[in-house]
Amino acid sequence: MRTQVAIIGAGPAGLLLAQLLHQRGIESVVLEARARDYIENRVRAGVLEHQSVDILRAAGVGERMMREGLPHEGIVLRFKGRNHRIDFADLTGKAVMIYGQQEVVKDLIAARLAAQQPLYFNVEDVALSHFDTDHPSVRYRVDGREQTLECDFIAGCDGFHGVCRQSIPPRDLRVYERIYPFAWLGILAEAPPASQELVYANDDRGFALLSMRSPTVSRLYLQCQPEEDLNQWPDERLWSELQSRLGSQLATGPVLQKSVTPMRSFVTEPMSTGRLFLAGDAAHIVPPTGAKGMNLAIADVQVLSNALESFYRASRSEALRAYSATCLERIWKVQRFSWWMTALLHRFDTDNAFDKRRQLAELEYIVSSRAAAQTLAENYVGLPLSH
Ligand code: RFL
Ligand code: PHB
Repeated sequence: MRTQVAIIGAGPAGLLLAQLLHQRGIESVVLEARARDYIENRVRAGVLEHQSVDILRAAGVGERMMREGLPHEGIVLRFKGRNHRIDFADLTGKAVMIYGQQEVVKDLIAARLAAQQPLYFNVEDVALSHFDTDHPSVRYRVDGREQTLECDFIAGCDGFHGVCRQSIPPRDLRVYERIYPFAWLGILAEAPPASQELVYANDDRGFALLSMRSPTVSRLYLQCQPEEDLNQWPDERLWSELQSRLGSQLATGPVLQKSVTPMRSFVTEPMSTGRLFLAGDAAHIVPPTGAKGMNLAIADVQVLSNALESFYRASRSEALRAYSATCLERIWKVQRFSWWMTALLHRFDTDNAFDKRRQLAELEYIVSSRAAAQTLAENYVGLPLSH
């Protein structure tokens, strides 16, 4: 089999890249290790920056998002037992959209199948070769049969644990990493959200976040230990801990899903080698406190699809050569913001009484200075995209 771009991974990065290329008349084949049902039901991110919304709409997959998504014009910061609103509309003139990542994935899969473009699930043993030449190829197994896909380019959109980054010799990559000494225990619950807007809480017992997926489904998180045992968290304990940290009268309801997410900051440089281009979590990870992971994946593939278009339309390689540097400039700013939000809101075991007072002083500053609030707001709604 032959195609122009082999895309490994059907998360937001891989599926959106396939859609953007299809719109530009560029052929691709998407290879996904998991089953369709699994990836359509994987509960993850929920916040789309305003420009992610614009990109998805321009890609022709925004119709359900505009109907069912919840536009939010602010967030609430909670500390010392009080809530303070950060008004994005006033500070930036922009808003974000609450729309589950798995809904974005469902919309993109539907578009791919409607366009009758190749997307394979349950693909095993993906192996990349010759990406240091003009004729890369990908070997894989599907339905027990070995296949080879010849292509012009490989897009590594296979997430943090995928094979693409690992196929690059370590001497060609530099990795920057920070692992945080805590994790998030996240639940999805059939319960109306207690606040119309997201509440980020800095509490003596640790961070908590109230988010949502719809007027009847809440998404809630608690700072916990990285090795936290979910068996120690029956529903009553969860609700009482959330109540105590978030301070609002939470409506409780059946817990549909529970998981522990480790927290990490990670960047690979460069994001490409030869004809292999990494995008999304395959190249970088942010702690979820800034709500940036899915948005970075979307921004990467927007840049990559433009660069591939310039290659196929105008035989120009400059944008492909600049791909890594173009993305990384913005990625590092987003890394900084995600680290900063994490440091601002969590309890660190190494913090002493001084650090705690300093953290609260910073929160007081943010909610009392328009300049400081604006800094948070313009990062949260999304920094401008590079071209
Ligand atoms: P994905 O979504 O991990 O998709 C990669 C896909 O590649 C497949 N794969 C392979 N396929 C073929 N062969 C292989 N060898 C393969 N290995 C892996 C995988 O099965 C998968 O389908 O990466 P992508 O597309 O780069 O998207 C990134 C986002 O998923 C991620 O950054 C966000 O979910 C992060 N994130 C958040 N981001 C936000 O923007 N806003 C948020 O509010 C937010 N909250 C979160 C989050 C991530 C979380 N978790 C669980 C990691 C909350 C949580 C709890
Ligand atoms: C979510 O709704 O899952 C969510 C919202 C904001 C974050 C992280 C996750 O910062």
